[in-house]
Amino acid sequence: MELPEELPAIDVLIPVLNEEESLPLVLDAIPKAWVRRVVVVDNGSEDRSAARARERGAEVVQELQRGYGAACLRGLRHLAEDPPDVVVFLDGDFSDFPSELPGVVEPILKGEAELVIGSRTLGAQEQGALLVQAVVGNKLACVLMELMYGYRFSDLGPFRAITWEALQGLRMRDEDFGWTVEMQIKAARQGIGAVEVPVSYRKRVGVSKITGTLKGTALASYKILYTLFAQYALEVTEAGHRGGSDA
Ligand SMILES: Nc1nc2c(ncn2[C@@H]2O[C@H](COP(=O)(O)OP(=O)(O)O)[C@@H](O)[C@H]2O)c(=O)[nH]1
Ligand SMILES: [Mg+2]
Repeated sequence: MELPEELPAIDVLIPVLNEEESLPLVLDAIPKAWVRRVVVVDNGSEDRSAARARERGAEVVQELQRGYGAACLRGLRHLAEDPPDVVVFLDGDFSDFPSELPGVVEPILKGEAELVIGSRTLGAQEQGALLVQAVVGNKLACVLMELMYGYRFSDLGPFRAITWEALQGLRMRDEDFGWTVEMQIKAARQGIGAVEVPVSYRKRVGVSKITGTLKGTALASYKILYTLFAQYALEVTEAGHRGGSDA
């Protein structure tokens, strides 16, 4: 997509835990003309992630409570002081291709969607970039989402865009690994227009903290399944109440 003449305010949010090697590569690859500001949420890194982000002109906010969702929530509170029109979430590990940002925001700019998920299963993946446990976990979560909510996604990818307005309506709560699935479930439950676009994916720079570790995989799998079932229980209860008041 060509850079439009009138561009809404697009802010990028990057939750980061010890990514001093990869983060500069991510920041340098963001197409600057498309983006109003870049906010890095440093989740208590013990390396030079924060300093490296500042050197590159990113705004750095600190969140000491560990967790991907906690970092995202902190970043959103920071953005709320001067909200953008669109928020793009991006990981700090250089697995995603930040240069693909225009494709990720395009459906929103065209008024075709409020939420865009960058799908790694639809895009070109470097061999071994998505670990087996990530592939299986994503597949299972997507099958369950379709069964429970009738919404078909092919991935829980971290590279995604959402309008500020839709995001406020989702009232995001998850403080760790349930963050991505929570956003998709709530979008489905609220009937928010969501689409997927293919994104490329490569092996990360540096060490994996989630699917590359046994503990990370176990915690993420548990939390994603828990979120799916807890939201479904809410859905069923609320449907019951609606049914009851109709009668
Ligand atoms: N803020 C925050 N970010 C985290 C945490 N754990 C991982 N991340 C970030 O989340 C992204 C994905 O984690 P990663 O280690 O690549 O997991 P993987 O993609 O499953 O290998 C990276 O940008 C990490 O820096 C955490 O506890 N807090
Ligand atoms: Mg990763």
